[in-house]
Amino acid sequence: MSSPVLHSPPTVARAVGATTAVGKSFLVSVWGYWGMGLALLVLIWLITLISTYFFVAKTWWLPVGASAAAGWIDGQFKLTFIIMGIVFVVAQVSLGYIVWRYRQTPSSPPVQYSHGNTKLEILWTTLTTILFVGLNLMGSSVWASQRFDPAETGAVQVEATGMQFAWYFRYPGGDGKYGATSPKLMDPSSGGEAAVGLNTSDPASKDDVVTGTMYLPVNRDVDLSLRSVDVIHDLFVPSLRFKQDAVPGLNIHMHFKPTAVGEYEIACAELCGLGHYKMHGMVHVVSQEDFDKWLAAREAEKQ
Ligand SMILES: [Cu+2]
Repeated sequence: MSSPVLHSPPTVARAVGATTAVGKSFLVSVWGYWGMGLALLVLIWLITLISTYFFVAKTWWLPVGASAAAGWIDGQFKLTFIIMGIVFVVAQVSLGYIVWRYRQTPSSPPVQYSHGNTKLEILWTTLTTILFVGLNLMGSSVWASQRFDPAETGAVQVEATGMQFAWYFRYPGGDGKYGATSPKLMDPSSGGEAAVGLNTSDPASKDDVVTGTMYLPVNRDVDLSLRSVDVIHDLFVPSLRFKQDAVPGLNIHMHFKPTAVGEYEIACAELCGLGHYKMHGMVHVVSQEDFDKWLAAREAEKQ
């Protein structure tokens, strides 16, 4: 393999004191020598710099975390972005430099095709594998604890049902038991209890409350069951750092704990059809007292 040849730019003497035509050809030769390689270097470095700026300045970032796991999730998020950010910047800056350094010039040697360097490829594939598997293992404990560990005793039970294109929330009422539901009874066009397919002849269904807005008491674990009527939806509450698919035919359990009173947006984070963009809802995290009052009022409405 021959080492790269360094070329010096055309000397000014070639152009000085010449006619306009010579001046023009000088410009053409300068462009030929520096132009395309330099333009690509500037372009690649600019894209790298601008996109990195938006991450560092946190221009579009998650809202302030309002759940018990938020600190941990944000830490993992930050670590991932720092490591990936360093890899990204080093790779792109090197790419820009190499594009310019090995640009074609009028006196470039003929192109040589290379099959790469096996040792280097093994090295960076191994490093990438260690990085990805390592970050996944680090994140898996919080992910698994929210899904596989049971909710705390005394957790508030809520069932969220996604359908094209709305969310419904069900509370089991005083008996602490959800009434039976059936896919055959599901009628999304009717909304409310009928939409989630509640079997009103089941005694346990008598005190079930179905609403279009989620209310949660602050600092209490939430035992959430997630269901879908039609296609895959995804309950995403950025402020609570909560995101989980709702899959037809599955009842997915998760638990999380809101830690700050407030109103938080719910979005569907799974493209679920034409009305996906309007599949929006709200979580109201309130004091235990306000939660009890709200639930009692819904129960009273039902009678
Ligand atoms: Cu959806």
